[in-house]
Amino acid sequence: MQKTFYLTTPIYYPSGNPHIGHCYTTLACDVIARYRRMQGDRVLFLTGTDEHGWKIQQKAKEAGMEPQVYVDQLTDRFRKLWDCMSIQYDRFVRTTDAYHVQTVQSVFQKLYDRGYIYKGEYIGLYCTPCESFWTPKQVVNGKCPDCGREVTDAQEEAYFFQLSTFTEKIGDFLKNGTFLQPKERALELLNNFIRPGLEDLCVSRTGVSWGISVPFDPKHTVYVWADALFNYLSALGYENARFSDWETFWPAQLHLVAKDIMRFHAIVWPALLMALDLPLPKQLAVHGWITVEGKKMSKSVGNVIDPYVLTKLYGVDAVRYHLLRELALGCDYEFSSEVMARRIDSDLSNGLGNLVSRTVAMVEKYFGGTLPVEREIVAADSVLIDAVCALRKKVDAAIDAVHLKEALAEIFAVVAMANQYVDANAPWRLAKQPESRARLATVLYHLLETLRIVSGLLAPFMPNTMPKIWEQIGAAPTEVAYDPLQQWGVLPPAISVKKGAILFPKIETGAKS
Ligand code: ME8
Repeated sequence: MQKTFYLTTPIYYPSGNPHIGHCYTTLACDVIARYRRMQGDRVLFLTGTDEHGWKIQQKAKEAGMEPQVYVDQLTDRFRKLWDCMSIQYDRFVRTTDAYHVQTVQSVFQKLYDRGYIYKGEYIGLYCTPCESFWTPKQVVNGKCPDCGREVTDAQEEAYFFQLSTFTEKIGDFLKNGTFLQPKERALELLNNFIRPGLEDLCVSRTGVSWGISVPFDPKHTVYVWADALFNYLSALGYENARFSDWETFWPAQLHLVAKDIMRFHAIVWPALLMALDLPLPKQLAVHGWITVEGKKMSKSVGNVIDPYVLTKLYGVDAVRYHLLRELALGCDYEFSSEVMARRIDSDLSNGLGNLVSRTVAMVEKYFGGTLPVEREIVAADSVLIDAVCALRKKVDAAIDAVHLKEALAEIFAVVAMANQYVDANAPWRLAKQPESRARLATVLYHLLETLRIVSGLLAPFMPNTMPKIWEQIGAAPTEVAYDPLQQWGVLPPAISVKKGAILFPKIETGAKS
């Protein structure tokens, strides 16, 4: 039976242009989705936009537009960026889509009928950029504990979700399972939220008209987070007739988010699912932030880096590589155009690009483009061969753990090893000795095989460039499929190569954006 794999990004607020922070999460999901497809899984990769709430209502007002017109325009920008970044999502959910509205209303009614939603009065504080309610105890020096920005007073009649009744169950879930990655994050949540006891969550607003109306009390709209989280169900067709993938794909294998919205995904989301008696997602992976001068890159802080500027300077695959190579679960990454330029030069131009161009050039120069079939293998070759053959297993494990940075580190360690193999075997010297012809062909064949496996494993990360490598090294699509990526000697012995354009031009311009 084909395995199914459902993975999701957060649905982003279309309240400004997407920046490289949004790109990172979506790229990371894209890599995992592509890798799983390569492994033969049936994948559903979901992304989308979170279009209701106070913040969007205000932004539309400032822009002098109807909210729907405003979000239509902004949502298009997200889709265009994903196309530009070669992101192959399977489904794009918008919370203003009729099927999503239907799911939210139906689920809200169910929660109310089951007694998990009750009417009360909200008195407390609100962080508009995060769309989060806080109690005076939770704010830090009068600021939002998630983003550090000003909070405002809020008081209104509201419906509440009985989150408090789930304190113990959520505590056990976080303590005992393998749900949350990295593990240390669970401790943080246990200390900050579970130990003091969860507070009921306000799930409706009366002062925000731009939202889904509460089915049993239409003067209320559903709080934007209670609306947004259900996108993970509505996009499969849960409680709507638009899709019929619910049985096949739920529970999700992976939700990927950054730490700013961990609490909603690690506490509120499982509690809502528990209240509905639905299976819980398998894994929540939480990554750090891209920062600028120590501050989270964000639209409202105004310190964003435009992905189009970067892709124009460096190319899409180099930007994909850079972001995936620097950011990790658990750590922030201070964006630096110098680090980016250096990384692209050292790993891509000097490392991989150089390995391809010199290998292909030598096959052309010494053998007219087609290797002879004679071989002379020496014992020392096994160091490279063993490392290359062990690579897929390491990358599999890293992808399973959402350690994409480590996956790339493993692959590029092999690229470095192959470049050392060239230097140690000095093909230019072998070429001068007619009796070393078989040895020379062997060294070059080993390099082509290394490139076949490395480029096959890199295809999910850099999907535009790897086919160019396959063309140059003469690899057929079946030879770079998943299975042969751990077999040695797959390219035909008399392989022909074809020199192509430089894959990653060296960066000569100032890398400032
Ligand atoms: O929170 N570094 O939407 P949002 C890394 N609509 N990742 C970043 C980032 C940065 N500087 N800035 C943004 C919302 N992100 C809600 C989500 S889900 C049911 C609802 C990425 O537009 C990261 O994935 O504020 C973060 O979690 C997400 O964008 C927040 O996007």
